[in-house]
Amino acid sequence: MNRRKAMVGAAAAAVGSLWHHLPGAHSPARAIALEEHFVTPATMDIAKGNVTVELLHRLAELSQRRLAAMDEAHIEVQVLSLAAPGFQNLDAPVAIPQAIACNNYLRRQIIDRNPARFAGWAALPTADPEAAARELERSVKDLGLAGALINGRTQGLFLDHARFDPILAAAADLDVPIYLHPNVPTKAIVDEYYSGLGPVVGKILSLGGLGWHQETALHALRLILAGVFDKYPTLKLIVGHLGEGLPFYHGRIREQFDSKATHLRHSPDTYFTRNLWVTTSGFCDDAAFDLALRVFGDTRIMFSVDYPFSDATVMRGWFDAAQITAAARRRIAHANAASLLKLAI
Ligand code: GRE
Ligand code: ZN
Repeated sequence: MNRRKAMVGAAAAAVGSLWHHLPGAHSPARAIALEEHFVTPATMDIAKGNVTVELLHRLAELSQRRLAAMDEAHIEVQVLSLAAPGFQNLDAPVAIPQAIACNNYLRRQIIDRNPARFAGWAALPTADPEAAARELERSVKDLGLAGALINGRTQGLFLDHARFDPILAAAADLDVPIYLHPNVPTKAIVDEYYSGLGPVVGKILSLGGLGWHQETALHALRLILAGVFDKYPTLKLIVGHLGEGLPFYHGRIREQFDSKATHLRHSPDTYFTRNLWVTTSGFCDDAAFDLALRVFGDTRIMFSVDYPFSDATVMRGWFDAAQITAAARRRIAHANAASLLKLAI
């Protein structure tokens, strides 16, 4: 906040009822946004199949236009991630050097040019879990990235598969979160679940229309049921899209598993509020937000947009109008993210 705004704000606070009438006096909480995507020149082809030409341009643009959208929505920091599917669908020999180059580019060509406005998630070559774990460590220790964003399954396997253990161990060891982002469905899933609806509607249904959210909820629940959070009690998992539907299933999950998942140290829903955090990415929805608040509480929800797939100003307007306390708004806008990601802002 600059000095002039601070003084106007102080004056407005002093006169209370005038607050709403002073232009510029109401300054929304600065926000950190966690599910904000980009592509590098070398990774444009990865996202190409899933996005329009216009979206591809916006993914590749990391200066004036993006910063203007952030300013308009009072977003101080975008925590950037390579657009889905990232390197999750590439074989190890291709993915390893590309991931290293991409994470270097993110740090040196993007964050270093605007360190006050951008932070980043590492993109990992998950097809080789040992290499992915090494790259996560390098990304955090050498590049200062906040953790990793992983787009769902790798070669059809969920992260609870034993082969991915080195990645989970590294995240727990480094004490950085993993952001579990949806991935495009595999061909088998597309054929069985999404055929027969035409190419446009079928494709949307397989992605943001429902399908990839459901798979991500399943993925997070599998990690809980596999005992990953008993093995790594401090492992932190971020799930976007207001929890990908998990809040809706909270009661049902308790009812189904509480007495049956006896191999776990706690009831499955306990891990919701020990190991999981959720973001608002892509959702301007009061009902879903209220549910997420009831299940996760205001210390585990974090503002996000899903730029450029969602509109930052629309998301911000919705968030500012949400019926929550000033303390909750501050936590959700930035305080929760700043502490979880250890961002110094
Ligand atoms: C998203 O919502 O994050 C997304 C991508 C890549 C393609 C389409 C899409 O990351 O909706
Ligand atoms: Zn996204």
